[in-house]
Amino acid sequence: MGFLSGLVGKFKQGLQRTQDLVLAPMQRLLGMGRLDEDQLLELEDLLLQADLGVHATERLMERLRFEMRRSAEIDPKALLKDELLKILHHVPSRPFAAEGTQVVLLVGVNGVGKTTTLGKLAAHLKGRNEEVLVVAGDTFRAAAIDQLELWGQRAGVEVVRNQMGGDPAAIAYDGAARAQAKHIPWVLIDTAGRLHVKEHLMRELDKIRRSLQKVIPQAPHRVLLVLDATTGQNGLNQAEAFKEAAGVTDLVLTKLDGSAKGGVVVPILERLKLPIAFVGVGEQVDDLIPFDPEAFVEGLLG
Ligand SMILES: Nc1nc2c(ncn2[C@@H]2O[C@H](COP(=O)(O)OP(=O)(O)OP(=O)(O)O)[C@@H](O)[C@H]2O)c(=O)[nH]1
Ligand SMILES: [Mg+2]
Repeated sequence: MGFLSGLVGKFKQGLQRTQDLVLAPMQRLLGMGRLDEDQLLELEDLLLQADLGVHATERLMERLRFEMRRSAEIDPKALLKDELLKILHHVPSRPFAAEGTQVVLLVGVNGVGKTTTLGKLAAHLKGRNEEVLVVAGDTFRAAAIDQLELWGQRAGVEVVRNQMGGDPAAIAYDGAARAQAKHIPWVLIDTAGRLHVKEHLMRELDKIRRSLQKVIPQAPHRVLLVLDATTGQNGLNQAEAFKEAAGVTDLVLTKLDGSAKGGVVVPILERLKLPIAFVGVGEQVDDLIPFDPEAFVEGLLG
């Protein structure tokens, strides 16, 4: 099984709920060649139901109608794939590659999957034979440190922690200093869930940043905003505010498996103009997929 086909399978699995509700009838339509006006309207409706967003849906329908006017023989599925890829490739992604010590901060609102993603990401990097240090920066929620400790054990990585109620900026500083001293390429820092409107909590992120910069001036190298796919486009205003306030560099979309609107990847990427680094498709350690536009589109329409 090739790398890409393995990824496509993972996306298909993650999109199962979307598949059952909207992708199956969509794929049936797309396999029919020329579509009449009723079928075009039905397709448009399904694209919207999959949560691809108004903008992308209009673009896709326009392209389809344009090509149908131009030639008698068309392949609607191939056209849609091509157009979707154009949209997705609009935001270039930066691969997760270690150059010296890279500090990665995970931020987002409560319960979106930050700690779980961090655990999976630690295991993913470890699986590439890259050392990882995990920092329990959520000292606010009871059990958050233990939850992270468990993920650390699962992934086989060291966890740097202090006591509950401790200062997240101080523990972040310790983690970065330790990783640098031991030449560990990855430092993953968990943070407490917060709302962008809570100013003191947003200032806390600033404080973490300043404290990291005392150790490594370029840190944090990545700020991952974790978003819950089941919230769909409703969370976009909030995400945009977060993006500005926390200096977000990449997105992680979790719980794609729990959503019947898996197309939401598209409007999220279009609106926030940030690359999607990873997608979460379950609660297990290997349920984190590096986002790949080709594999995603294949999983969606393939
Ligand atoms: N199905 C599914 N569940 C997920 C995924 N990612 C996280 N979860 C679940 O979502 C719940 C919350 O995950 P956490 O990682 O604790 O979320 P958090 O953002 O760290 O939460 P706070 O620290 O309280 O803000 C847990 O039950 C996870 O197992 C995913 O990709 N798919
Ligand atoms: Mg957490």
